[in-house]
Amino acid sequence: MTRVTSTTYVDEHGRDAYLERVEAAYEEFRETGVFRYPEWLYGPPKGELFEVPVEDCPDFGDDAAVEFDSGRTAFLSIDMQTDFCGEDGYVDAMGYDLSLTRRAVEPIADVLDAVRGTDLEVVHTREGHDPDLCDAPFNKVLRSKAAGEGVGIGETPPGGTGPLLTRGNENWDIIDELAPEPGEPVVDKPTKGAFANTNIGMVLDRLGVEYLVIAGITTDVCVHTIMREANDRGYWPVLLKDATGATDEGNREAAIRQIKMQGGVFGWVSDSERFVDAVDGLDG
Ligand code: C5J
Repeated sequence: MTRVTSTTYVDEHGRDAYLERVEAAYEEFRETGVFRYPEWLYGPPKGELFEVPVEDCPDFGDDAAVEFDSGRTAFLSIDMQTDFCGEDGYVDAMGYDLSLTRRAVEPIADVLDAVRGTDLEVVHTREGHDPDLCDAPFNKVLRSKAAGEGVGIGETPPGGTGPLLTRGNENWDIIDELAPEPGEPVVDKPTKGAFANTNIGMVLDRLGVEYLVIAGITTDVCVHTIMREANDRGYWPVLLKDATGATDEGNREAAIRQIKMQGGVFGWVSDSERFVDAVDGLDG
């Protein structure tokens, strides 16, 4: 199945018709504060329409919302691995305070509880390299060694359970509290982003996803890269700000602010509580 994008619409109907669609959606937003599900673009909803409140929208502040089709929505839990939030993992080896990344764990667990059993999809990602390091760029490995006081990607820290950021090791896997359930796709990536050199495009196409609710670690690195990649591809990305953490609190806050600039240059920002409330309101 191929995604229906604005390009397809423009090919068929031309730019003027496309801009009329934009104008109508804009008028609707001005009247209601809601970015409505564009049925003219995707067709009838596959699930239920529901609104998720979002922050800092021009003239609407925190009272704006994005309307989702539950049948076209995935919750994306990014890199919730021991390497990024557990003892003797990659972030720990670099000497960062683990509470800064672990802050995302509970809110993500709440969202998983809410979403599982509905028609929303759950997708996980994991950053890591092949054990032979054939997919680990030399400068990435080198810089990780410099940051990690002599222990970098592919090496095991003293007392550690295995080589850092290396596929197949205990520290590389997703933490038990947020482990994928059977049937939930896990996208492995040797990158900070998730859309280059992975099968995520095929996974999302197969699931028929257009709306991506994003959480995970770290806010300013993998989460932001993936949010930008998804946004560039025309998905509707919404970050749950309390369900994300970074190794530096200032960077985390700045990364969240960046998403919201220019009317939402990289998507939207909400939080786990408001998202869970919205999901709990679904009939199914
Ligand atoms: C980092 C990530 N921070 N998952 N990876 O190196 O954000």
